[in-house]
Amino acid sequence: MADTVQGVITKGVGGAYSVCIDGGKTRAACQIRGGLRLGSIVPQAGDRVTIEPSGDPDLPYVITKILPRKNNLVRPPVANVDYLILTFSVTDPEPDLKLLDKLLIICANLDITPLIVFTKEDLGKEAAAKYLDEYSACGYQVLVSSKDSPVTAEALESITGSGIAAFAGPSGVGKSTLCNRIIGKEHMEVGTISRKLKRGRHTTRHVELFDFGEGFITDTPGFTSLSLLQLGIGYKEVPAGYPEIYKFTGKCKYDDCRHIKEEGCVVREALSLGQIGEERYNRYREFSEELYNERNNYKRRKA
Ligand SMILES: Nc1nc2c(ncn2[C@@H]2O[C@H](COP(=O)(O)OP(=O)(O)OP(=O)(O)O)[C@@H](O)[C@H]2O)c(=O)[nH]1
Ligand SMILES: [Mg+2]
Ligand SMILES: [Zn+2]
Repeated sequence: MADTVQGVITKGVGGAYSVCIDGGKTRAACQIRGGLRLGSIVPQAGDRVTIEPSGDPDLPYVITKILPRKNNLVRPPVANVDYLILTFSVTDPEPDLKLLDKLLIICANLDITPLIVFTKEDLGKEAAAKYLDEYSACGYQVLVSSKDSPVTAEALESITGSGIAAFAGPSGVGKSTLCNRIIGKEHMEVGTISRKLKRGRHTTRHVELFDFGEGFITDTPGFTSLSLLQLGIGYKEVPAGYPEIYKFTGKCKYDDCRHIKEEGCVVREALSLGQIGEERYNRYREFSEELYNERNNYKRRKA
């Protein structure tokens, strides 16, 4: 149909969606037609959709189709993510490196390029240097941010280019602070307001894509827990989140080596030679064991 236009959902609140069309500044206000079935899929920010005029002056367009997704994250709730800006403070709160590693595993398996940002360097110089070393040695892009020298829009844009980029990380680490600076407006509340409302620091509650470079960027609500299992990630998918382990794939004595206690394991050898960080390895092992056992439990339940 001639009136059909393609776009990207930038925001969805209470059944009203904002869709970016014309590949740029124009936003169309959209609804989902009551009778129309979009399958069981709930449209969300980042979705590529087709829209048509609705005839309703309040929401003049209607979403007619959701195009196939490259990926879909539950936390943060964004589809078609190209870059995740994994944001962790070096202190206050202390970085949850298990959560960071889980996010790296997810990135590796969902075709997302991770970028790690350690914030609040002003509160912990040594810790920041340690984490920067630990993660850049694994081959990740890592930036450090502080109160007086925050990560700049230019630095981020040179990495995220033309894709959809989303902040991800725990609450109170400074995602909104950075995002506000980068897009140049106060689009979201930061910490202090919510404290007045006695809501802790869970300030950021909805997701909105903002124009950034040739693509989009979005702030997201903080979270503390994340289930690899629920995202369909099994033990075989864990090594991809550990490039320093993954590079040994196929080099151990057994092809299906899990690098835990098998004989002839070159990963264990590299570990004993100090070529692989022990803390990262321990987290690898924990996730691998957890998901392996989960698989066996599942088999047992089915039998
Ligand atoms: N010292 C210091 N404080 C920072 C820095 N970045 C952010 N903060 C402070 O950390 C607090 C939390 O920042 P937010 O930007 O609201 O954190 P958030 O990650 O968006 O939190 P949620 O929305 O709850 O997920 C605020 O008081 C900020 O001023 C930093 O680099 N150094
Ligand atoms: Mg926030
Ligand atoms: Zn091995």
